[in-house]
Amino acid sequence: MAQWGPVARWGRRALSALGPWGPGSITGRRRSISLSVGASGIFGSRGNSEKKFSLQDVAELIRTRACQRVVVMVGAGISTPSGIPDFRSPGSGLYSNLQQYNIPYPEAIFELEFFSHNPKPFFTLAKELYPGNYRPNIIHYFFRLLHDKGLLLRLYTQNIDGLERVSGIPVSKLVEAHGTFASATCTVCRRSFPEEDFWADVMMDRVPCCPVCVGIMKPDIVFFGEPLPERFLLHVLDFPMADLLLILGTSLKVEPFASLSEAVGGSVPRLFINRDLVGSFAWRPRSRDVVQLGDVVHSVQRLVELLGWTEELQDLIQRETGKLDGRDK
Ligand code: CNA
Repeated sequence: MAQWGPVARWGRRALSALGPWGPGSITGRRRSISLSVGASGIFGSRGNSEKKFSLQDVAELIRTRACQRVVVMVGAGISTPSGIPDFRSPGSGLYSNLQQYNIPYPEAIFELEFFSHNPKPFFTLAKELYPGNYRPNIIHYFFRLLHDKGLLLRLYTQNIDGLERVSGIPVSKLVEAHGTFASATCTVCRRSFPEEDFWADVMMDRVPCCPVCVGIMKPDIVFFGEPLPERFLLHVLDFPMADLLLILGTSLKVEPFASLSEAVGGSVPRLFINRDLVGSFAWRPRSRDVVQLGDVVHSVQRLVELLGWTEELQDLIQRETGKLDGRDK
């Protein structure tokens, strides 16, 4: 069965740019511990018998600005603390809860053919994800703080909830790999429209139509078989430049996004924070990998503590929450 996301026919340029990485096999294992893989740190080569590279080492690299080109990759797991279910967590995941949308199988909601016959389930989901319905959480604001401190090279997100934008990270720092609800395109005449042109209809349970040709207007979310946004090609520049890779809340199952986790240099530390051990962290771990298994909020809080940023982050969250409260009044 196809994975959600543009796995089938993404743009030829993106394909050649990505090179020959394969998805590999996934071995998900549940653990509730934090573990570090390998032994050598960026501080110099250390034998396997010596100190493991740890969360504290990663914090030190950020705190001392030894790493200043941090690339972040995220998935649905960073938005579950905001109340948005992920796809694959048994029971609570979106795929388990799609019965209400009356669709033949879960992935159909993101298939163009199904959408052209019955766009309503997709727009029901869109209404649920309306930008005002959910708020960024501590994880989004941690990335915002990384940006404010001039340490964020780019944040690559698979999420379509737009919470990275809401947290105040500029769009220039984001690659929304699976698209965005911030704009829409007419499925017939291909005219582009800003989000203001379709949300009113979506909120009134109407299918938004192009004011020019009356074709269905589809928000710019990447469906199966559609090319990824052009900005995804930024990875060709960003990943070779990265000096630290943070990966949070993703099952690393959707290509080509998942393979980016292997696109940084072999000596670049990678910190993976997730409930499950997946992807290359399970089947091809590197010496400078740090893996934190368990709840993503707990791990980020711990990292923020180690950085000594707890108070600063609380202030930022308070300020930004105040702005959102004002907006929603
Ligand atoms: P996924 O396949 O559902 O995986 C999510 C991962 O996050 C899983 O490994 C979970 O165990 C883990 N996870 C969930 N909650 C937590 C938590 N609190 N603490 C630690 N780990 C947690 O999602 P991916 O993003 O990897 O899959 C790719 C799809 C899902 C993307 O294309 C997304 O667009 C799509 N999606 C997005 C949203 C959103 O925009 N918020 C929601 C649901 C699905």
